[in-house]
Amino acid sequence: MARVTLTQYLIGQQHAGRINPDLRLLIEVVARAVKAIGVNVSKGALAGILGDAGSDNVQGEAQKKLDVIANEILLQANEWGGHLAAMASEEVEEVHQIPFDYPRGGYLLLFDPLDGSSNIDVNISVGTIFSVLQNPTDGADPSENSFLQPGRDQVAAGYALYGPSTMLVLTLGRGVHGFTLDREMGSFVYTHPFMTVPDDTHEFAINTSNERHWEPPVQRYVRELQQGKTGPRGRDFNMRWVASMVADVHRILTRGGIFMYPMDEKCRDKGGKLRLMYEANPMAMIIEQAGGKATTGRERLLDVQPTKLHQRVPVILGSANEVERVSRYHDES
Ligand code: P6P
Repeated sequence: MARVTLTQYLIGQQHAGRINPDLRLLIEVVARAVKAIGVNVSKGALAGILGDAGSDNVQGEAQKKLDVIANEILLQANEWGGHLAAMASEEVEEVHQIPFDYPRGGYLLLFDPLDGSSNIDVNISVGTIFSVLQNPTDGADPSENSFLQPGRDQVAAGYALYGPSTMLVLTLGRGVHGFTLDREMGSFVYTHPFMTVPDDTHEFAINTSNERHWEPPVQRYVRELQQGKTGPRGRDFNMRWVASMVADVHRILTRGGIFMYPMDEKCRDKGGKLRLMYEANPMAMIIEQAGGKATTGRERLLDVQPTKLHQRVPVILGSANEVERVSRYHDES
């Protein structure tokens, strides 16, 4: 089969009238930025960029040097192109305005520049997650409120996975499509058309060290999985937990599964562990576009009305039949 690159794919989508030139440019710029991030990530200890940056992010978490590098790469790559009205990053408290001497466009870009960065120093896969919204306000600088749109309003979403191979997984609202980086050519090749999540699975992903802090419906659900053949599910299950959301979600997108970072007593006062705007929402759009489901346990994730840019939310997503079961257990409790 002739190799189709990301650029050819995007031009095809534009010629089909599905995306406009600004959105095509946005995706291409993000793709170039994640290639640069991947180059830095793959240097590891050789470049003296492992370890802590000596600063904290807006979440009060110690930043890794690569968190800061990845954030700078994405901000600088996207400032000059004229496709964005503003940006928001997990690593930056405030909305990042486009410098006055650059043109502005109609899109808002949100991202977690390096998700799972605590895995960097132990050489485990990490990723970049991004989300694209329409700027609702013309003219004036977009405010935080401009970004506070429910996930169902996303125009596009995607992630880069810096794994054994570097992949870019993308949805423009018509299915989920995967691209693999050809490092020799430096281009993303269209390798995974229309990725879909199987409705059923035998694999679950959750940090079980938090079991005593979970709410009863999640405790019930996971206990039944652990009971396997001897319990009400009547079959055995397997567990995976990479502690890099991008890696866990990519596995689920590829072979099914359910990913859970539910509400627990430890993170209740923060509203959850994972961030809504640039982790949960883009992953929820991808999973739903691939035929899966994504919920807080009580509400469809893409329907959550944001109130703060960096707010956190419980996340349960993946194979539709398993996510529906967890939601049912919440309804019954
Ligand atoms: P824990 C990484 O820090 C992250 O935000 C997600 O990528 C990952 O799924 C989760 O947190 C891991 O959390 O509590 O298991 O370290």
